Amino acid sequence: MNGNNSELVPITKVPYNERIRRIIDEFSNEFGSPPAFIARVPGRVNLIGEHIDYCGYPVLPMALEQDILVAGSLIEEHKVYIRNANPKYESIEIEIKAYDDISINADKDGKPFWYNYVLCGIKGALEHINNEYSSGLKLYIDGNIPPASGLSSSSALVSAACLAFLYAQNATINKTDIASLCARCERYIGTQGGGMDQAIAFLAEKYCAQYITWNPLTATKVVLPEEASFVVAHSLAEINKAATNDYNRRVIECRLASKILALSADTTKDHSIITLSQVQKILDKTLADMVALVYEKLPKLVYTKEEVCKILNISEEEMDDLYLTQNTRHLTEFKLKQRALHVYEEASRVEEFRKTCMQSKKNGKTNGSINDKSGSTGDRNDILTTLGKLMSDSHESLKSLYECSHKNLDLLVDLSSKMNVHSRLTGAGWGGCIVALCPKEKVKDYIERMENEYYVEHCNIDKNKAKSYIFATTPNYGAVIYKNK
Ligand code: ADP
Ligand code: NG1
Repeated sequence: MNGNNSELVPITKVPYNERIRRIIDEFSNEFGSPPAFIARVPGRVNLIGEHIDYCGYPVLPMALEQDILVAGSLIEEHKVYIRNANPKYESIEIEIKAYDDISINADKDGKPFWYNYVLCGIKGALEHINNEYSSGLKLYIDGNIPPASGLSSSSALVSAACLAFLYAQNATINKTDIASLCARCERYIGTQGGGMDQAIAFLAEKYCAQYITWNPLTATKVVLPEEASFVVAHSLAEINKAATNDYNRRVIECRLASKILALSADTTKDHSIITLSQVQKILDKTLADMVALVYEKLPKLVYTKEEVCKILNISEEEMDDLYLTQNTRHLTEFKLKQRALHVYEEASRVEEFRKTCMQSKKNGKTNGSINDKSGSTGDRNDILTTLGKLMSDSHESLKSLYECSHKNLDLLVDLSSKMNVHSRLTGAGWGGCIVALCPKEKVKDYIERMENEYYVEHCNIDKNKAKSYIFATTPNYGAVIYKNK
């Protein structure tokens, strides 16, 4: 485990680069004096372990360089003034009294207003400090994480707002606790996220990915093979998770699958058991055993609501109250087998991925030739191939079992594969980005060809513009507060 889990979010001096100077200037123009501090929270790319955090399984993300910056200054009024550097996001002021008074509403199409993410963070912070706050805030927000693209722009925004508010009230809170708090308060938006985004936002470290586990929340460094580069490519399809029920549908399908798989352990009356990992633990089985159990206990491709109720011996009302969310109560059919299979198999891939990275580190420390005692043989390329195949398998599973891909994502993955580069969708899916594992020496060529073949030829985009949609990443550090003098 990292030693950082009980550490506080670092507070450092402002790095006066061009972007920060601009934000300070714009803040001063808007509010008449410079900000007292800037909260920075990064976006993330998840390397493997998709749609399994809310099932209780470990995931393997790393923080990006792209981030949300929230500049703030304290005011006596019990109000929050919210401004955004991007004029497409409107300004708003709200009175703050108590967390109960903050309501998070969607627009007429069911899509959350952008500032609702800020309000989620403030609501969570108020709850954490029992409404005992002394100052209102002026906030100016500047973000460069592609929004609605699976790179966690929403969580960075929620987390940066929460962090800014707590900092302004002098509240101390360690990285692990604030990560959990932000995961809880982002759920006010309506999606039942698992916590991966907020965990990596606060627990990330430079130069390594993190293996994140739950209950308790821990982050353990994963050193990636030196010769691997991770490239993110945008599909140009955006999807706001909270505007549809696609995400919550998957969450509740996993819950229902858990309840059915747990039947043999006689836990029917224990309604706190709702994740596939809890079931694995209770049954004391391996992930491979759980896959076999899914085939045995969940043979059908589709289950009706009536069937699920009958199997679980509950009424439809009980099912609504105990396991469904507001936006999934009307659903009448569920795919339990496919979702559970994806989760158990993806959880195995995460373990395999981490083990392979550890293997690579061990080999790197010796002489670079690979003849380890654990039985794995081959050269450094084999390690990249193993990691790459796990990523390709993950994509295939997300596409066919979890049904959360998009034709653009599949095309990006197919084009990559033609260049012998393994890749997968990253984040929630239904649009957004892929992450590709590319040997370092091939990165330039890979990016160049993707720019031409996907963005220019397929999407008819200008070559210069194409460059902003595909980039190589290295693991970056987590959230920080910059104190302005
Ligand atoms: P993601 O995968 O990026 O987290 P979500 O659908 O969960 O996608 O959230 C995206 C939403 O977050 C956007 O539609 C917008 O409302 C909000 N958002 C993201 N970045 C910004 C930003 N820089 N400024 C204002 N709102 C933002
Ligand atoms: P995105 O939409 O990529 O930020 C979402 C969830 C994660 C996780 C991934 C899928 C939120 C805030 N984030 O991430 O917890 O479940 O989907 O692996 O809901």
